[in-house]
Amino acid sequence: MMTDEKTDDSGQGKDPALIFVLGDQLSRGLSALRRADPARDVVLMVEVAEEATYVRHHKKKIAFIFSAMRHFAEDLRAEGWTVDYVRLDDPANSGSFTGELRRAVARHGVRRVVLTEPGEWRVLEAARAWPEAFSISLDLLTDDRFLCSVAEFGAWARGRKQLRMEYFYREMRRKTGLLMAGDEPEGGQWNYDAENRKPAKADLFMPRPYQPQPDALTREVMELVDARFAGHFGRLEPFRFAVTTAEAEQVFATFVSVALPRFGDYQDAMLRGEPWLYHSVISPYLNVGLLDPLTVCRTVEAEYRAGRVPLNAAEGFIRQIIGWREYVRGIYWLKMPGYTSVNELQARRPLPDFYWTGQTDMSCLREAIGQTRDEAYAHHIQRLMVTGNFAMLAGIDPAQVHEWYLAVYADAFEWVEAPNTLGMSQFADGGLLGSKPYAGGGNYINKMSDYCGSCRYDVKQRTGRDACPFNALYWDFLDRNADKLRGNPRLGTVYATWEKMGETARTETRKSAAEFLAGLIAWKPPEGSP
Ligand code: FAD
Ligand code: DLZ
Ligand code: SF4
Repeated sequence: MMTDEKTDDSGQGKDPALIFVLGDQLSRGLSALRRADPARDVVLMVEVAEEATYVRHHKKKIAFIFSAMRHFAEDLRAEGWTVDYVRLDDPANSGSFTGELRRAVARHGVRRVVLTEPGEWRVLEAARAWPEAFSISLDLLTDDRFLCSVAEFGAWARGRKQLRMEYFYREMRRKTGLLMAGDEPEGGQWNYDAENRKPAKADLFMPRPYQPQPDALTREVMELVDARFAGHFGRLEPFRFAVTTAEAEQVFATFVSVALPRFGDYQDAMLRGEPWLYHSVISPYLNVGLLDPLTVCRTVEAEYRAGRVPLNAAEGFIRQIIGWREYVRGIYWLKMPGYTSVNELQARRPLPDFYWTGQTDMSCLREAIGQTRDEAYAHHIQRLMVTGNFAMLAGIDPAQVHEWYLAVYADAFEWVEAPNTLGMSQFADGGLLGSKPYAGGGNYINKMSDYCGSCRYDVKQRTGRDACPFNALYWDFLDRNADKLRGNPRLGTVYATWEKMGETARTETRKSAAEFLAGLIAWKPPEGSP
């Protein structure tokens, strides 16, 4: 169904078309726009309730996407395009992509629709039904904002026993030539991750991301979101997201000059009251198309070559984008449909209510969730080793964990969120993404953060009412899942330690974990939510 774009075909001589541009396709170089003729075709953009509520997205995320869409439409109009933009509050708005396309096909009397492949399976499935439902032809084009097409990833994966990111990443380095010295990796190593594990200290020199002020258009959208999605998670104010390419470029430029040099060193660090640390905070812009992944990587490489950024920082950053980002997308399309219902460890516990309220005595979770509520952002280690780790250790149903991550982060689209959540963080795919679960006790969090100092629990204790819950849960998780995990060669030492603890300590640990888990309050979806 997905067609590779024919580069020699600009659609010339064809009937007028509707160019359907989705909310995460806000790139001037989008394949569907490259194929179109502004003098003949009409760009269709639609704000629809279904996209905002199929999971109840964070208020800030909805405002970010609607505002970026409206700014993008304005820019296209200024360039001479005809843009048919349907606002959420248009009384005739049907509320879904399918409903709005039906109305637009009738309105414009077109027989042809052009669409760059959507980022989510759910939307692709809907699009597959459009030609028959509306008697139109649908040109479905490759999304070449990604460096590796779905077909190319499929070819790389075919016949491999293990789909390790590291090997895929090397292919992407060779393909792009990024940080290459001829056929060899720059500096002689492909990966400098081992140098990227330093804890950080809050000081006066902590970099701050560039944060634009909302303009009148954004304010209008915020009012709309406040009125229509009042019951959704998250704070709308202060709104600090860039909503145009120019603003996103400024966010990235500020990151490059103030934070990138130490990005590598402090990639895994966590500090109270410091949501951004040395991270770029550009994922929302990459994912909706305001920034181009290859361009940002080339900029980072140039900084390294100019001697302004160490190799571990440049390599670490580039690996996240041409490695992890491309790799998880490949996995998503390789394994869908079906990937979003994996549950290898048969975890069934409902999501605790504090994931939505932020009210918990565990300082690390309170911090990560509070920041998520305020900013629709948490950095990778908070997502992986705090909220993700806890959910996996506590045996939370991965479908509920997946829904939470998809709803609460401004950068969350299923193609990137699902493999990170279900694969990397929950081990729910049985080890496709990681060779062992990313499980850790309180020690890891204590080493990488300043959270434990302000916690009512004692990170050094394993059992009892005052013990850090991560500790007993960690061992209980390994014990509970021993039939699936004991044979994993990377877990041999931890299982040996568990055995050595002796029966009394093991029983105490299981009891502590059970008592803690019994006290968790299950989250109940608000009435009327889908
Ligand atoms: P930086 O640390 O500055 O990294 C630079 C860029 O690298 C990011 O902007 C992002 O585009 C890319 N990147 C880094 N790690 C990953 C990764 N593991 N997968 C894909 N791209 C990566 N990222 C999303 O973009 N959307 C999601 O919905 C999402 N969900 C996640 C869920 C879980 C459970 C986990 C563990 C990770 C998730 N990630 C997701 C990956 C990562 O946490 C975010 O990309 C990152 O925190 C974004 O912040 P940043 O821009 O400051 O990143
Ligand atoms: C996330 C989102 C939201 C909240 N709203 C819209 C919208 O109203 N219109 C739109 O075109 N896109 C929206 N999006 C992004 C889509 O969910 C995204 O394009 C699809 O999931 C495909 O990845
Ligand atoms: Fe989190 Fe445990 Fe540290 Fe408290 S003591 S902050 S629960 S790791």
